Amino acid sequence: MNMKICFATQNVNKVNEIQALLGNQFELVSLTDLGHTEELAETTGTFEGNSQQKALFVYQKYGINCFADDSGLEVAALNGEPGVNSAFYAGEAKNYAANNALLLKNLAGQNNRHAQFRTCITLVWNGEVQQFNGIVKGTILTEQRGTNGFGYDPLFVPNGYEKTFAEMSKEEKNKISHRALAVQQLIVWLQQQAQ
Ligand code: ITT
Repeated sequence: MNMKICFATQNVNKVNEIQALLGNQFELVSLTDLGHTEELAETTGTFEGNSQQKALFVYQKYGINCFADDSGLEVAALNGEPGVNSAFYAGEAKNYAANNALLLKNLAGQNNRHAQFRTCITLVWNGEVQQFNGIVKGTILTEQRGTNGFGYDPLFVPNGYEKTFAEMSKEEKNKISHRALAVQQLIVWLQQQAQ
């Protein structure tokens, strides 16, 4: 029989993407499937804390094994900002153009362009907490390049590549991204439980 597990996100694309990777031993259940429509609180100030806060909330409220993620961009010369504030760096949530403009402004004249994208996934499995981290290191350009992807992708060139994330196809980015690296670890862990 399929094992049901909730992915605590409102983002249907993320659910579909991970369901395809997991295969049919697991049946992913979304927040919508559980009848949950409110935004989950993310108030801890860290990726680890926020993903755990979301996963534990759903586990405790609905009694279903659950995982949640939190991601963002950490820029060395800005002491790790925008970090957990990545989605609403310039104010309004997910205004990608404004966020990119503010990032460029805050890095103007800065030679240190090192940055990393990071994802933390927290899984609550039968009440026990497991965490999986994915990191991709790179540099921030001085102007945007490319139109694929979302968020800070047009400004981020991963180490060892010439293209920005926004110049890569979805398939290329999904092989090396922070989210992909964390998801791969989650999948290995879950598939071990199913054996
Ligand atoms: P949720 O509904 O799942 O929370 P989200 O868009 O807020 O979706 P994340 O929490 O994964 O997604 O990421 C927070 C922000 O970090 C996101 O809005 C972007 O600004 C940035 N970010 C995360 N992953 C990124 C990526 O792969 N490429 C570009 N920007 C990214």
